[in-house]
Amino acid sequence: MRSNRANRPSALTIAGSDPSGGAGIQADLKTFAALEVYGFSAITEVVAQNSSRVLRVAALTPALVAAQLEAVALERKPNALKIGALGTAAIVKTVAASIIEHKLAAPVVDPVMISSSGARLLSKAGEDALIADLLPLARVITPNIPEAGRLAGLKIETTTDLHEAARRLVKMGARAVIIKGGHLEAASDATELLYDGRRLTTHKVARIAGDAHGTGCAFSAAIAAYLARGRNLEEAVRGAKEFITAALAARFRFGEGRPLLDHFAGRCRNRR
Ligand code: PXL
Repeated sequence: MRSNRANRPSALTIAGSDPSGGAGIQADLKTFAALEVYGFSAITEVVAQNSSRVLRVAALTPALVAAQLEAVALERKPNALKIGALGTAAIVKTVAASIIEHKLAAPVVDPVMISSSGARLLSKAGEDALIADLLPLARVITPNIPEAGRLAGLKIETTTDLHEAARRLVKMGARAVIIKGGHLEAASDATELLYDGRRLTTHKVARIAGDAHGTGCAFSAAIAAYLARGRNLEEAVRGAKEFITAALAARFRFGEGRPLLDHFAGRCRNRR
């Protein structure tokens, strides 16, 4: 065994399981692998779904989530953490307590609330727990516009609202916030906003028609992977955007529903 391999960067995802492989834990692990980061994972809930619909959702017990985090932390502190769907308030509280207890890295928090097919992946009480217990621990939080509005307690309709939501989320304890894919005023462009408490930057990004299942999961996982590799937040966000752009450009379909990302699009240039 080569000893330098044991020092490779690692990241831990704490998220839901998606058997279709497009979102959740599965998407996160593919993203970590594509970016050459060792992937640890702790499952919070099982979302039985395919590209078209969610059949069933069931959360694990908080004790089982805590035990997975303890099992990982006993051997290795991952260089970065990504948090996705959490299911219940009790799991949110357990995850926050475990991060503190095991002195884990400040997480990239993707505040997943409702799947694109409309299934609830975090209870209403879970949203409140996320605000109270997890937001203050976050290295960065990556909501889309409806999630940012819900967390900041604001209906986001204009760019001014978007900036106000970002400021509120940082005031509420997140070290930084990225609000994804805003398409408020220009139909053809999306705006991405990064606010770290000092500087607010917005980037116009071209919208790729159709989008894909699990884009938000892969985006937050890619930020965690780049942080694990030692990049600063701005570099990590830039890298994650490039990763998503390549994965989206190569998207494909297995079923009748939404297309799937090709997480390895940027890497395997010799494939046919
Ligand atoms: O994309 C949000 C999301 C996150 N996590 C899991 C999911 C989904 C959407 O379907 O299934 C497990």
